Amino acid sequence: MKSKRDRGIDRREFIEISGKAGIGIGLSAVPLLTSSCTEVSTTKTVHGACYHDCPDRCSWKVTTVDDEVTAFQASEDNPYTAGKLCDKMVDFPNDVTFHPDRILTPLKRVGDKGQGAFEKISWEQAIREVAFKLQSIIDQKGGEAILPYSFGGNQGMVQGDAIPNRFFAHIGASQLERTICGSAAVAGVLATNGQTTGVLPEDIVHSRYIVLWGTNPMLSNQHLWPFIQKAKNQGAKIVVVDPFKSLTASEADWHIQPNPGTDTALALGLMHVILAEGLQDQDYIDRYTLGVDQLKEHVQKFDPESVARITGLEPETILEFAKAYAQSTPSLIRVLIGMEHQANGASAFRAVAMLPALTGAWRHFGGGLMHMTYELFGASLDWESISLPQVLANPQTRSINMIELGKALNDEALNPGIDALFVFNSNPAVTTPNQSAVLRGLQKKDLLTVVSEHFLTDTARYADYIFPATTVLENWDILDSWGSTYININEPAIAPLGASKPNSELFRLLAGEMGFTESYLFESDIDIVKKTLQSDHEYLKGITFESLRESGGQRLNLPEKWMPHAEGNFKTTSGKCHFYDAGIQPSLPTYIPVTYGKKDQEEYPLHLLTIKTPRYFLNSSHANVDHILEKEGKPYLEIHPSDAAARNIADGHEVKVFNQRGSVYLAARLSQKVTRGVVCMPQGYWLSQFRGGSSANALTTDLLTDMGRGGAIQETKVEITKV
Ligand SMILES: Nc1nc2c(c(=O)[nH]1)N[C@H]1C(S)=C(S)[C@@H](COP(=O)(O)OP(=O)(O)OC[C@H]3O[C@@H](n4cnc5c(=O)[nH]c(N)nc54)[C@H](O)[C@@H]3O)O[C@H]1N2
Ligand SMILES: Nc1nc2c(c(=O)[nH]1)N[C@H]1C(S)=C(S)[C@@H](COP(=O)(O)OP(=O)(O)OC[C@H]3O[C@@H](n4cnc5c(=O)[nH]c(N)nc54)[C@H](O)[C@@H]3O)O[C@H]1N2
Ligand code: SF4
Ligand SMILES: [Mo]
Repeated sequence: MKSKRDRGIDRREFIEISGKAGIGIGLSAVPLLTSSCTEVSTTKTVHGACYHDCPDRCSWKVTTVDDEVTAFQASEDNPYTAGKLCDKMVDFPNDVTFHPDRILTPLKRVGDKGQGAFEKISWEQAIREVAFKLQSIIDQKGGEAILPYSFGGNQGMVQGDAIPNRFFAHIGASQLERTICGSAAVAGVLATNGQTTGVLPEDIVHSRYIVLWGTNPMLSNQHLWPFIQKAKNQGAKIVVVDPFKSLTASEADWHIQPNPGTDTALALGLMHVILAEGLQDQDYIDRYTLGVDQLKEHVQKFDPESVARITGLEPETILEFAKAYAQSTPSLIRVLIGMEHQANGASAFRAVAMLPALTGAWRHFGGGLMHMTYELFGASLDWESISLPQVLANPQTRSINMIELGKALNDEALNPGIDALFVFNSNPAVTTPNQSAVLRGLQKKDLLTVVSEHFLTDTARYADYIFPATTVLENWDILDSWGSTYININEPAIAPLGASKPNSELFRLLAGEMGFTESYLFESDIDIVKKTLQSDHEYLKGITFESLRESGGQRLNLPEKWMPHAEGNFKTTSGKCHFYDAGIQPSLPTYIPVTYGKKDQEEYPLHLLTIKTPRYFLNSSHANVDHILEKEGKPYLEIHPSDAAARNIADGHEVKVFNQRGSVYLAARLSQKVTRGVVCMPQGYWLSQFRGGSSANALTTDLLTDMGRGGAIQETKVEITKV
């Protein structure tokens, strides 16, 4: 690739100019005469898709002229993307692929861990040294002394799962419980319904009462928002349940603002009112549910007054909410992730998921629960082609929970201890709770840390070796979705920049260097993509490698009117919706608050939310890009004026937020977006961007959720002082 200097034109400027000029978009490579008529250029457009951990999974097209990107555009062909990428991604080629800070050669640490001093080395040297070190650890301690650490940085099935999963399974590495996002939510909904796929995103337009429960689609699920707006224009009422006045809550007809982590009680309270007022659909209950008698008894104690004491809401609010929900048709509850990061998070999902069965909302098109869509892909794609679970699964290999990374790295009793940490598609120094413990672990002299990355993240700074990863514009992939019904392949638009290589190639090279010969370790990306699509499943009818290459994202071939539980058909053991399940402990969703001793309550009285309020970041991704940081502005701690006054804090004051795990310095913003006793700061900023060098997760707990072994990240208590 030519550099900016070679070209004498700023690349962003160039893309903008050529994008506006509307360079021809065709799928095949088209030879094009340039203005001088002396050279022949090749214009090419390929389809790709957003790799981010985002429910929308947008489709895009990339046009290149002679391997130079000239246009990066949202796909019009995928109606869910609808020709619009979000603010985070519109300038992706400049912000990530061609960003001047991008790592383009392997690096080896020369300074102290965390200092960020590295020398450039060749791939040959890097692969040779890392392979040798991994093999020595395996020989001395066994594969379990190696811990892979990856998450949503790249959700492509090839670059996120296939070859990396095969490699680590093959060497017998510790398994990572990848539960930081979705596990608690899914565990809760599965306990009730046995499946998470309920109402499909587009069908929300048919709803007349939409409850956005602990989710912020205007920011986190932006392509769902137009459908919600359409429903609103057709008369739907929009209710948001959120302890924080999010962007979405500000636009809602009604914002219900309970105390954080009390949703289980709120949902049980709604069920109390619905049953007490006779608003249930008895026929639906009799036919398709299990355990209503136990539920009736269980919700006795969740009368509006008791629930009001727990949630901080008025009893009338609970009464009114229950009645309005139960008496509207079709009524829909949209849940996603937000509510799960509480100690009681899974129970909250389990309880909320019961409401549509109690009222029979599932009978009506556009009514029920909307959660995830990934099961549709799980059912239809050839998953065995990805991670080869049948060949490689070894339940004997120990698992380490990703939320407890800090604990695991520092655990002297762990046998074998973790000698090597291999990070890719994740930035745990910023995104994993209990940051101080994570950093303490990363600082250990005897830990080998290998990171594959685009940038020198806060995690990569601690690496012994850094491998330069390609971006999505430079590699093949296939992408399912957890929030939409479209499947995409991602075709590389340009050759890898510098010496960057896809994750898959990194692990193929390591496998080769370590002397492995099993063919599954060396399968090519494109072969994996093709094999994954080889399925006779009806959802994939008309969807092939060729058709995806031609048209970009395609909708799964789903029945026209998707109403999964209109007549029961729950995927539980009984086939019914489980209000009660003797096989699960507790057998009914139960509100069990975390109890703190008197001293802790006095020392750390405020409940801290560290949530995704930044519009321009995706978790910690993009938070290193100057113009994005400028747009996003300084991070603030939102604090209720009465809590601020009690601490002599005025708007704009620098404050220290602290607890037993760490402290973070930032400016206070007096705000009615939080209720008394709750404070909120954004998640995503890098710790190197804060005075004191620690960010939101320095304060958060690594406590696990009630089910699903997710992270109760938001069960965090703090105190605040002016500095
Ligand atoms: N701009 C942007 N978009 C993103 C992301 C991003 O970082 N930035 N991240 C992506 C990822 S990884 C994910 S998982 C999704 C998540 O998308 P969502 O499911 O929408 O989740 P969050 O944005 O984490 O949280 C949504 C809301 O839940 C609220 N909440 C917190 N605790 C509670 C509680 O106890 N009860 C209730 N009722 N609500 C609570 C928060 O205040 C927040 O406003 O967004 C994706 N989209
Ligand atoms: N306090 C608090 N903590 C949270 C949350 C919260 O709401 N509050 N949310 C949690 C949630 S829901 C999630 S999903 C997690 C997300 O946590 P992470 O999965 O760690 O997400 P990111 O911060 O986006 O980091 C992804 C990294 O992968 C890199 N990357 C992207 N593509 C590639 C590739 O192809 N190859 C390689 N090698 N690297 C690549 C990016 O450059 C980036 O640095 O954070 C969790 N942590
Ligand atoms: S981050 Fe989400 S909304 Fe933005 S382009 Fe990617 S998939 Fe679309
Ligand atoms: Mo997430």
